[in-house]
Amino acid sequence: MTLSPGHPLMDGRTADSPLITAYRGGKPSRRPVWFMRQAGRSLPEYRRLRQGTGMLESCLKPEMAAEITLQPVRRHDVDAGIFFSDIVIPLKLAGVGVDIVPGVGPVLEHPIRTAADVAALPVLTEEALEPIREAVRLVVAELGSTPLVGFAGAPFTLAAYMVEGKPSRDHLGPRTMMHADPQAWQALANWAADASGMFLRAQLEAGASAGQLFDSWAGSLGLADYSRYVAPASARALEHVRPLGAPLIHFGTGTSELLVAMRDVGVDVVGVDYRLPLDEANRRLGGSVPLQGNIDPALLSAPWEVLEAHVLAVIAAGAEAPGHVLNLGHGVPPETDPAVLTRVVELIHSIEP
Ligand code: 1CP
Repeated sequence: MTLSPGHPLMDGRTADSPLITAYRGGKPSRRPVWFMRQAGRSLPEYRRLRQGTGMLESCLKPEMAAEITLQPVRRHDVDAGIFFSDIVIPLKLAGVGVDIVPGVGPVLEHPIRTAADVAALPVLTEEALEPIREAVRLVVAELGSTPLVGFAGAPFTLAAYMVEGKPSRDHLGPRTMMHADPQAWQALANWAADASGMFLRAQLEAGASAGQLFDSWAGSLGLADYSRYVAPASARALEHVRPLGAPLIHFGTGTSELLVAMRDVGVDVVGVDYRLPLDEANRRLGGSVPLQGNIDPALLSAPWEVLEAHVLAVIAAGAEAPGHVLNLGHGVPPETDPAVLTRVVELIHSIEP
């Protein structure tokens, strides 16, 4: 399994870009920055384009998904596009009854609660992923030397929606299931790992230059449960893509106690949320990997002087790590003024790497 010679990482377009250089521990020509959820509701051009089209529908229209991916790159001069899609798209493409309800998030028609529910899950096929590949090809043709970051949900975060059937705060359903019925849990986690792994591989093979695994809700687990019930499935998801050789990033929120275990599932870069300063994250990881993060999204609405001082503090805290890609400590809040994001990018690019 290798990337084709015409892939942007292989034909010279993105291999030396600031983002990929920093992910690989080298010295970038400028400080790379992108924002989780940079595409989406903070942009008026996104809201206009999406009018009358459902969220999942917009992800499955290649021209629309490509255009939404490109909008923040044009506007902010960020160092990466993040593919516009959603972690539940592989469920949808497999034929699972799922929708994204405005103001709520992913909702399943039939939550997955028992071993029989898991056994009845449909299997995702390569053909079903064609609209994803097509959208990635369209994006990459426009991006030139700017890398596209592909992504997928980690098995725990995906399974959290599948078991609860909707967003939840404490993720009690999947946490109960892993102890009460470990076999059913493992089967579900493996199903989610393969669906996410195939989704990410489709993006990388079609032209994405890096891949991020989002385990947004892993922070609801202690280290023991994470290591025993979750990490093996996350490693399984990554086995679908590791041989391709593109840099892989692993991110979750509330994961300060899990950073080492999250690195050890087999990634090149660890994403850090806003709770833990990067110098402390680097200490916990023993200086072993480049870091990504961790501007506090709450400060995007603070006065500029406050935000500027915070961004400079994040840069200083990341200085000891073997590489640092600026990002937020979670997604862009929908009410963010996009002009502030542009200004943050200018500030970051103005400081010598
Ligand atoms: O109508 C809309 O605009 C819906 C809002 C929205 C958007 C813009 C959803 C519903 N998903 C997305 C796109 C999306 N989702 C992207 C690409 C855009 C970008 O980053 O620029 C990505 C990477 C995701 C990934 C995603 N979806 C995650 C992991 C990242 C994270 O934010 O933690 C998660 C947990 C989801 C589930 C999801 N999808 C949508 C919502 C509102 C949620 C969260 C629901 C909850 O709180 O549990």
